[in-house]
Amino acid sequence: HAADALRTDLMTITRYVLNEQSKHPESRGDFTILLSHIVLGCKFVCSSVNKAGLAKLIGLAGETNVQGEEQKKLDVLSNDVFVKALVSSGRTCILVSEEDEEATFVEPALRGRYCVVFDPLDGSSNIDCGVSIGTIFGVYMVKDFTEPTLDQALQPGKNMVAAGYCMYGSSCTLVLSTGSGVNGFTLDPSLGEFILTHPDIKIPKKGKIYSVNEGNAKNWDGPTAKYVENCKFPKEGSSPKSLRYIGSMVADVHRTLLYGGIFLYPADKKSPSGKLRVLYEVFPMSFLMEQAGGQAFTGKERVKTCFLPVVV
Ligand code: AHM
Ligand code: MG
Repeated sequence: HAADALRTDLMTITRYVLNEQSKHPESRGDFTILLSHIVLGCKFVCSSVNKAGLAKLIGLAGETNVQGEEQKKLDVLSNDVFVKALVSSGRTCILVSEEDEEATFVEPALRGRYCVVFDPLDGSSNIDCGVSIGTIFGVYMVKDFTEPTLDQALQPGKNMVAAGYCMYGSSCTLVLSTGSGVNGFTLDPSLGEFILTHPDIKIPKKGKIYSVNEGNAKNWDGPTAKYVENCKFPKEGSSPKSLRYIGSMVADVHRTLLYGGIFLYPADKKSPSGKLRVLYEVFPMSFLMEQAGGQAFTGKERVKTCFLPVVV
């Protein structure tokens, strides 16, 4: 049985990516190495998030520790771990993180051909009440990485070669796509390994859930307000949709992938281009959604084809 095979013939994330790699004889294993460093970052954040409540109590994190030393906040700590892991992989040339004002250009001796854009700990305002949070990442391939420049990182989402997220929830789940479908891996804490638990995720064709911060409704434009109104008061004969909103993008997107429906953070009068960050939040999630058979729109066009303004 398939379920039995999954239980005894453990498909770790490394084994999975190595299998994929063997289908491309020209591949040099660089992505496998890069991914193992991303996985290390995710395991570190998972373990820190699990300890967050306790650590606060005994003074391991938060403002000061028992020695009275200033301690790093979880999102800053997570960022440091990801940056160091990615740089030391020797496979990256540019890193763009939500936590850092400026992009990181990897020193020449450690440069590789990938550019990684990421949000190391998204939804961090949810940490203190134990709600699921996550890491989001997207990967671009840079042709000439000898002289990396910022515009090599500011590419449209359709140029990404891989994307994923890791959700720190009731279990720790890493969802990954390298452009041929989407797979979900769950961390087995006793093994310290991510095991394939959700092979070939496809979003259900129809969904009964809509997910949006309705507290912003006053500032929405007409079509957005009308759409949400229709979720609640559908035309004669159809049932209203259920509302689910966690306020943590990774968890809201994860539920949407598995149960179907729609997640939206529309632009409004207050934030005319929406709240979510295009490069390391919206592009990776759109990549995954499309790979799972879903769609991602800005409201006007396909997300992945939008261009980013070059802001330095
Ligand atoms: P953050 O990057 O500051 O954590 O904010 C991003 C988060 C997303 O995870 C989530 O979808 C959104 O903010 C929720 O925003 P709001 O509280 O306005 O509904
Ligand atoms: Mg974020």
